[in-house]
Amino acid sequence: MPLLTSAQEKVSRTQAEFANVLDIRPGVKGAESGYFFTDLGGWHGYGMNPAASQELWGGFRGPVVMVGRPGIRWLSDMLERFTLSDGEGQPIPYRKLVTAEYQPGRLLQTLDAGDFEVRQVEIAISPRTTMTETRVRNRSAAAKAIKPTWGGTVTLKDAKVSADKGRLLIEIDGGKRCCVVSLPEKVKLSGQGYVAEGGSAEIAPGKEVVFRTFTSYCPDGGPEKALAESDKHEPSRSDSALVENSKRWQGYLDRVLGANTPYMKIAANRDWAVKSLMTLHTNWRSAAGDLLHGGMYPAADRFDAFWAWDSWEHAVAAAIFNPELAKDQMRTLFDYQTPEGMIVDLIALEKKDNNNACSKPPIAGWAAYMVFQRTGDKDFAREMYPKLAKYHRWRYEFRDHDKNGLCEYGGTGDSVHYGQWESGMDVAVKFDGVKMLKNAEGAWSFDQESVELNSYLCAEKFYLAALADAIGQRSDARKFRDEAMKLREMIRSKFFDEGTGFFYDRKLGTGDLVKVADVSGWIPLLSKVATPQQAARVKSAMFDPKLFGDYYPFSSLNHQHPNYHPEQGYFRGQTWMNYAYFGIRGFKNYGFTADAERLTREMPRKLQGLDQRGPAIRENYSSAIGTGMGAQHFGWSSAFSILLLTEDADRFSYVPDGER
Ligand SMILES: [Ca+2]
Repeated sequence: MPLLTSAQEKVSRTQAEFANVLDIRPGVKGAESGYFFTDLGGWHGYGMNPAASQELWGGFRGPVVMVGRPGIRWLSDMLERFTLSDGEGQPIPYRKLVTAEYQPGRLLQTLDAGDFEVRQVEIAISPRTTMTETRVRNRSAAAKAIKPTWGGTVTLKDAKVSADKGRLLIEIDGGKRCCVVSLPEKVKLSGQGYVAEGGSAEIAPGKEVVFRTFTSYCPDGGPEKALAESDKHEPSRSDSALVENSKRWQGYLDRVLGANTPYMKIAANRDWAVKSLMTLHTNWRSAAGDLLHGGMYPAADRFDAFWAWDSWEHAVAAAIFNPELAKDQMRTLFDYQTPEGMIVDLIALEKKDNNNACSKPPIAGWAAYMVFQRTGDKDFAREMYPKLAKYHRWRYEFRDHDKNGLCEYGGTGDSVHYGQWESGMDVAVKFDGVKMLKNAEGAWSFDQESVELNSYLCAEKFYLAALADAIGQRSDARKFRDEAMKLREMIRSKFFDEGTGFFYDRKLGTGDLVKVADVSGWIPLLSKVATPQQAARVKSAMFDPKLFGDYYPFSSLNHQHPNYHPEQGYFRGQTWMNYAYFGIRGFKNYGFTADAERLTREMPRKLQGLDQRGPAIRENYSSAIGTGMGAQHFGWSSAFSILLLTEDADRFSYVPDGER
């Protein structure tokens, strides 16, 4: 197949051209409970109702609110339903739902109400407030009177509904969080429901009237805080809000779609890239509660916190289209760096829900380096470098049991789970039977050195050296580079098996290799640790149909292993987008360019639904048949999609040169 199947076609660039690349209605196969759209780091959002539900025409599904852990709550199927009646109060029914579109950055729908056309659009106007604008156009030849009405019922159990100066107030979790809906008319309460009726207004032929409603939600405060947010939206700001929304989203689209790569010339890949962009934005949460900076959740309905390594992966992609969000995504985890230097597994809206039991793989240096390369922001490098260096040093103090310069995964206690979580690979087969060894008070290691962990650390030394150089800390840079060269030699000689041509973990004490061929084996290619000969042999193993190569060669476990299960159990046979990216990036590092390009082009056929309009981007995929599995609307899968499709246009080395 030629690389450029559609080189001549016009490159789509506008919000409207990407309508419904994600289907967020309930009842869609594989996503029965539906999804939603949020923007600007909002903690509430709206979705789309099924087109057949006529009683739900006239508004958007929701709102849905995020409550920290656990997850999300829908307040209603439709809390702000807009209906029309004529001057005499006779209802003017909707005849047809003409369009219903989830576009990048906004929800839109058009309704046919006989003589009137009703157009509705929903956007975020601040990190706490959304706006729904409704335009009613008289398309008859005569002047007509209308009366607008809004109404709805809060269906969330235990929500307390009240009114404040005509606004609807919904308190949840005993008033700990609060939502305020501000309508053009005062609300009249009735149980958990309300109506807000407007007076009669005349519309001249061909003319329209505009109504706006606003919803403000605070996940970290009661009525006073939410009402203060509600007070902030002024009519003058609302007038320009849609224009600002288009401008901002056009910027995101241009930065991603404008990458000069062959992949971006293919329409389906552009849909894939924009789906990824939309997914990451709906996962965006602004600073709130104990989260001191914003960032992106892995998946807003299921992974309701900022996880460390997800965050580094999100940041690398966000640096392309939203650099300030990328920087904040990194800062937010470092706000909770421990005095010893550890970055914890995850942080949440309420810090009592943080998981301090372990850390995560060390790719923060990579992320900071990539953000720096894309932004050239030396202040950011100066801000992050000491924190990153401290985190890097922490690993050698608290996760190298035998002090041989090769680290182990571990945790702050003796539970094996901690080490499994710290690896990010949970129940990966190579960890079967591992033991925890005490290093110090609150510091434990597996009795096993990870090839992948040490490969990341080796690359991180080069990234830290590059950052140190950039801010003039030359002696630090030299030191990190010297360490990296030494570690590289150790990994090459101690973790590679000549017999099978693959990298493996090794046991403490004996140095015996744990010969379970899995995703860790190609991380030395990602981090440019492998020799060219080793890299070629790893690639051969990945393409061997008996091991990884029978479908798409990035399975989390080789297919010969008796515990290989392509559709169940974390890291026992699913394909994950981060490791697929790491493999493809590794191939590029060693000049296996044709393979890297072919595997990128094949990805949306092999991991189902990525480039199709409608389906969500998933957490992982069956390595046997490519079915999407796990969470919907997954952040790092989206981040790596954007990187794969755009990064070949970048002009900097992905692992800095170690030979200087
Ligand atoms: Ca060690």
